[in-house]
Amino acid sequence: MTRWLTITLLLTLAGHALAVEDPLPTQRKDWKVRWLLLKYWGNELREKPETWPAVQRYVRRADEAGYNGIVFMTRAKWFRGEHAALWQQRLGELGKLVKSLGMQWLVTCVFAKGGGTAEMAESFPVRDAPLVVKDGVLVPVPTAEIRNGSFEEFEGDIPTGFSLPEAGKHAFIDQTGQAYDGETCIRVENFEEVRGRLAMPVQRVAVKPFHQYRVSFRLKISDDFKSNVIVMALVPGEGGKDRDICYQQPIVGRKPPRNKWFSKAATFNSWDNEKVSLLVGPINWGKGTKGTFWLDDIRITDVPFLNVNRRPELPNKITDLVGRAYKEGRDYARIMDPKCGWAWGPKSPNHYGVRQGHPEIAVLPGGALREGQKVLYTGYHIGLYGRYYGKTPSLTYDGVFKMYADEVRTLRRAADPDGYLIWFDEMRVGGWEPKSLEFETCGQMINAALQRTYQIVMREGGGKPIHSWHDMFTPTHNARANYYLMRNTCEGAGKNLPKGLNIWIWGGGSKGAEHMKFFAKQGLRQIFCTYYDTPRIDKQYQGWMKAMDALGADADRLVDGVVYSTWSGKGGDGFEDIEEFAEVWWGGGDGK
Ligand SMILES: [Ca+2]
Repeated sequence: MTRWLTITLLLTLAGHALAVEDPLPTQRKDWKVRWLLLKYWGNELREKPETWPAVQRYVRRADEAGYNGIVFMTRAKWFRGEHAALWQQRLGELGKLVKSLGMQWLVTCVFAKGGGTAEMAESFPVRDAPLVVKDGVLVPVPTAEIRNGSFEEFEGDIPTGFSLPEAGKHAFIDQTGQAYDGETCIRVENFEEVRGRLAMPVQRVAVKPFHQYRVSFRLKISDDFKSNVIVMALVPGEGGKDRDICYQQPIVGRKPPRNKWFSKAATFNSWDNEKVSLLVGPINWGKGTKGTFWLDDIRITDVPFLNVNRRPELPNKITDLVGRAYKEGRDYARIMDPKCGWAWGPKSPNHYGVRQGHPEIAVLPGGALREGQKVLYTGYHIGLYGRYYGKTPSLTYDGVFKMYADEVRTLRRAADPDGYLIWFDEMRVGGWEPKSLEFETCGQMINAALQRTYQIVMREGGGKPIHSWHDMFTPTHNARANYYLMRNTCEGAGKNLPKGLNIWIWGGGSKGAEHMKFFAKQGLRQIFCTYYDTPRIDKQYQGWMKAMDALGADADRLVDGVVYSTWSGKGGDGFEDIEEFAEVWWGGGDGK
């Protein structure tokens, strides 16, 4: 209570002071670090001839504008395959160019956000999913059902079994011959007027714990429709808050059709829940959301083998109803999903999806399984999230850390960098693998993974300075409860970080000072990573300076400088403001 009073009082005083004087933040120009991050160019560097001179031009422009370092983003997968040699050669040449200009040369490593193979991906357990032998194949027995998913029963504008908060206002029962299935569908008009998720039908559905489910539905969108689709499976989370254990957002509207029905799907693992509240449909994010959509035929199906993941530490078995195991290769064929990682077709590997049917695992002739027999399956499947069905490399699997070690060794040999940035950032899935369960919290698991990775980069990278993004470790950012598809809280991920770790702080906004303070308490050196295609570099600069002022002497002692980082560009290549950024932050080429 006292603490809150003090904070409130301080905030009031701060607000008062601002209102009276609104002092300009202190301007600082003597940055030790003035770097440029070259992001997402690696793939093109080896495949597109025009990229190589472009990257060299960015380096020279940066040098002229007073930058004193280049950070080049790399991915372990670029070191494999037919272009690997060319890629390594160019990376080495780029490093030589950067060093010849007297600049620092850094590379990124350890793409913990989404790298690695399918086998390495964070996975969720499936426990005792019932199957029946049908026509010689193991077929899932349904364990969940959506009631009235075709909306044929209703009262007024509310479909039976669902809640639909906008019913009669923007959401209507439609029987005008539009339906995909039966006579009836839901129509939502003037979607831009509907806030948040209120146009989504919601149903509480009974599920079995640790089963994988696919939710599929039909959608039709108007010519002017603009939004994202989201599927949510809400369950009670930490701190009395609901949390979503689905977190998939199938993209709609980028490609045809319009005014025609199409299907979309998402998957979730029920974890330890027996009930989920399912929400299905477009969501009003703001950002130009508009139009009309129709929704019909929502279904839930059991998909235990979908995107199955096999590795020795993820046990996999089929048993009878009293737990006696059958044998893979004798009683049934190998359990695998041949379409896992091939969602974009046979020419484009390593793209994941959830709509590839369900793998057919055959019962073998001469084995012990008979037609009509019921069995139970226990195993693991890859946890996918987001708009592009992303995966996260396991935070506990030795194979992942071996990959990191190989990667850093190769980088050192090919690029000979002056430092490394560990790409621990926005890791969304984790905590359910057997080794992860040894950690009480996901925060401890992330922390252990970082400590291990730091040691690897230190050892294999030749003792050069090591940097990391800040977000996964910061309590005011991602190190929190109910974080995406992490089993439990990520709090504590930033405890006792390695003393030599340099922290890159991005996404400061009003929280910049809080982020900085967390790391300042550990005495860790910090670098701002900013720009992100802002229309107002000067305003952004002032925001960071205010954060420095708020932190006081610690900021001047610990903040080393700034990195120019583009997100997707303002329609150009993202590097159009290299010079203006330099002008604002240190007075440009002459101010260095
Ligand atoms: Ca219908």
